[in-house]
Amino acid sequence: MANKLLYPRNTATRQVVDLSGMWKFCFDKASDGEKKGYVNGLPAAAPDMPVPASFADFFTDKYSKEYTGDFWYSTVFFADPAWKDRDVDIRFFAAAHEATVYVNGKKVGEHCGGFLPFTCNLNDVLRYGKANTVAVKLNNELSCATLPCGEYKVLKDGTKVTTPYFDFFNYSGLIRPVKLVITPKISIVDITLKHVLKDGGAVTEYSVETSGEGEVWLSVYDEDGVKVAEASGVSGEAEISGVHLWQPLNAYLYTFVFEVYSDGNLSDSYPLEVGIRTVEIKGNRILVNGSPVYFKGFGKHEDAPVSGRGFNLPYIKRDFELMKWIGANSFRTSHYPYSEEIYQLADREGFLVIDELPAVGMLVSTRNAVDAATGAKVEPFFEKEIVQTVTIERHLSQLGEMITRDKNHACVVAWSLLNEPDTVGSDKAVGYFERLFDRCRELDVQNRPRSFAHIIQSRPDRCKCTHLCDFIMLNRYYGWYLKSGLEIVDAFDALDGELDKWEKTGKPVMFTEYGTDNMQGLTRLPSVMWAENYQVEYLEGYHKVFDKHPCVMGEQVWNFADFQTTEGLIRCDGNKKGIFTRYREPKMAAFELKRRWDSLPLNYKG
Ligand code: GCB
Repeated sequence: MANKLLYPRNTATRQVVDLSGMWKFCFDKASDGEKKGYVNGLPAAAPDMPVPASFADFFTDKYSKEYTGDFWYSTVFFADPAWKDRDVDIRFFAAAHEATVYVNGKKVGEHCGGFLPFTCNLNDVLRYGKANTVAVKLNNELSCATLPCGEYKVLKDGTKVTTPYFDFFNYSGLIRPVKLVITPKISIVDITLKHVLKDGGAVTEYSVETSGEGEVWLSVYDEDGVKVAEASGVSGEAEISGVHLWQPLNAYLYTFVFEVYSDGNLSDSYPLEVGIRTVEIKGNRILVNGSPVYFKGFGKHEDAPVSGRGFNLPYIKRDFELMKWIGANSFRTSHYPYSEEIYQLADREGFLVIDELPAVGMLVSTRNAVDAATGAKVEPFFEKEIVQTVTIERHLSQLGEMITRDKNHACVVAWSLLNEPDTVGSDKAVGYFERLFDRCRELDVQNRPRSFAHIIQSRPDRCKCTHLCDFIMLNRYYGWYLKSGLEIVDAFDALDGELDKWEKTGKPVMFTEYGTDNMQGLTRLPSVMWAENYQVEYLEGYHKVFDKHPCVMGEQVWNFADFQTTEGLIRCDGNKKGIFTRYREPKMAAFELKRRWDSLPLNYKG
């Protein structure tokens, strides 16, 4: 049965049962959990583990924290006999990175990719009126065929050690909620919307996929609950005159209520909050509702103390408050699609989101940007056969899942299909990228701009794939990984020189990463690397260069907050490029950014 990605909601016709809480958990170092009967549930003595959360930071020993391999979760739920005539699905909001799901000992589904939801239908395996067991086998090993990419080595005692090709901790587990979704047999499975503005009004073209034959009705309500439009049919148009548009930091959300009737009776009803806006590119500008916008904000991570990459609503709320305080209007979901609730809040707050796939580490180097910046030899990633056969298929299917999940969010204004891939080392990157960019265009009826984040080697004269991008995303660290310290003056010059070349492409250029590591509380006169005031000087220098170049239409600092990484020589308890600490307190640079961003209008350079 099809993967049902529509966000689960309780309505008059549907029910959602949250399975969050303590589950049973265990590692499966020998990969023989099936033989041990784990498919029927873990032993009562197995340790408890919170869901949702990543498991790593609960442990006090290194081997558990860093565990790589197979591991299991299980819990028990009750199936209401009233669900017998309905469809019952279990929805994993994210299971990192590979999952096989068993209910009452029977395999009901599997999924690859740790940052997008999937559902398994349970109709044939449930015991109604009784306890039911769900057991999930997960695996968090990395390879060139996983998104994100990496590898692992095996120590003499058999311990597997993860070596990510990316710069964030390989947090894994049931990192987002798990819910049962109970829907009528004839229900709404998918909704697709596209908005066209005309004469002060808007026409929303819609199409609805249902799980059976039925009559579809759409009613549109404004924020006061007044009905402003209606339509019928599985596809059609809803016209709103005098439309209240969704604008950056000034959101307005209509409620689109879709209903399916079968033999004249209401079978299903699903409400969707919808911001009406358009996105397009004209010359070197990105336009929202026909007007140019200047992006101010961050590359972020889903990362917090103790819960790791686990879904954490209090941190989500705090992050939005901090972004509003500092004058930001946008962020990139670096380096994976985030929790759905983040996009819902971004819709409500009017944030512009660049939605990114977990295609990070597609450059074979354990130190990623650092090796590349120093010119160290890197093996061409796209030459590998597995990449051209397995990775590409997974990449395309995760692209499909991300677009299906996120396509109706007003906040999502662009797609980032990869972060810092090797677009220089091999011509084979081109065919791979073409398939991705073409598929994205086919799937997104809103035709949002597509791009990938360019690593320093991917310069205008060398990058083989830039021509596919609708706008250009640059990650640059002149003044940190190269030309740092006293050389910073040359760093700004180098940045300036590079931008002269990008300017000639005629496309909008957005900085999706720039920043320096620093220790909170360390200030030095004169400044030194790692001091908070060095970060401020670096940002000021970059901003002067940005202001000089008309093509630069966005600045997203790396990173919003300090975040955890694999331990190593260049990381002191994680990456410290945060403008806020990991506990979300401001560093010195936060005040400098606030000063600048509060003074830049939305249509800066418009
Ligand atoms: C990058 C990566 C990002 C790293 C960052 C850094 O280019 O895209 O994931 O965290 O550099 O701080 O080195």
